[in-house]
Amino acid sequence: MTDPTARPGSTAAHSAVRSPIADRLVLAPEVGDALASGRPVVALESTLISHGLPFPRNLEVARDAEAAVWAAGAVPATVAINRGRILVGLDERALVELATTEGVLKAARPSLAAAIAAGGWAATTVSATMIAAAAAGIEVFATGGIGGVHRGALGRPGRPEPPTLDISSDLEELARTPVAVVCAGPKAILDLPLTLEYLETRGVPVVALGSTEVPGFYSRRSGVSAPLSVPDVVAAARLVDVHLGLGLGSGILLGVPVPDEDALPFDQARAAIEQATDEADRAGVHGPALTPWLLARVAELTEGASLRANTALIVNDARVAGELALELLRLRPA
Ligand code: PSU
Ligand code: MN
Repeated sequence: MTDPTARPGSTAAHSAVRSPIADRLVLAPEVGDALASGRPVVALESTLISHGLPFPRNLEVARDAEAAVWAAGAVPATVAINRGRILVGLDERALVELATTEGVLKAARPSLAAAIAAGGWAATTVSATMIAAAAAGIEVFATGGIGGVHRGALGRPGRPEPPTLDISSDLEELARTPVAVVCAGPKAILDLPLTLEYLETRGVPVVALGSTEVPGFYSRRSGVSAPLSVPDVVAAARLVDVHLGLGLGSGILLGVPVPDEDALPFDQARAAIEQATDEADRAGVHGPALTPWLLARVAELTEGASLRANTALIVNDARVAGELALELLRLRPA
């Protein structure tokens, strides 16, 4: 029997791909065609499908995000891992499997090799999706919210808990992989000021679209000033084009506020997050399980309102990412 995790050779790799990871990539036909003919492509991640939202909402969001990218005029490429391959672009059957299978692994940069070696399904986080996107030649990627510096990473003022140093590998990936990541802000369960400091230190531009504040994920505002702001997608594309063109090696983060009609009031979001974070501390939840646990608990505490916001913001980010991918190509006439 052949080993399903064996190196597949160069069968599926797109011609412009040079990274060694390219040997592991399997591009969906529409993605390969779009990349080969210079049409816009948007990468989408899959951890929010397998670990971020409950069924059936996760499947609806996965489909709606892809539809939003198509509607903007770009080709969606949802990324996940199966049978030792990194799939760039999933068909309907794969989306359903990811949304319904128990025990799907969560693959980030540190767990990417283990996820590939395990041979089954793994969902990719922001860091792993950026790696796949860059290897495939995709410049634009949409997610809900990036991971970052967790509350309590440096300890908690006036409390005995030691520092956890829990900082998402998403931040290091943004520092080292040249992809534009469209999100609704770092996830609201995080320490936002520390996350921004980390990104600044590591040389990652953080740009808010149509706002002077960093978008607050569940809420439109966060109360924290954005390091950079642009008024619209055209201006965002100009900035992304210059950044990627400089060859600095880093990514760029674009924050888009959640649509107004589905946003959570800032105070409601904050109260639920504070309670959920305290409970997670007491229950000893940590490591890769922490983010999914907090998102699920906030959904319970807000009686589903956070799920509505999370759903709406993911689809909105996918739409904006599609528009950004189109604008970027317009800036580079063939
Ligand atoms: N955006 C969402 N829901 C999610 C995530 C993003 O709306 O669940 C995922 C992303 O894949 C991100 C991950 O990379 O959460 C961060 O996990 P951690 O904090 O363990 O690095
Ligand atoms: Mn972590």
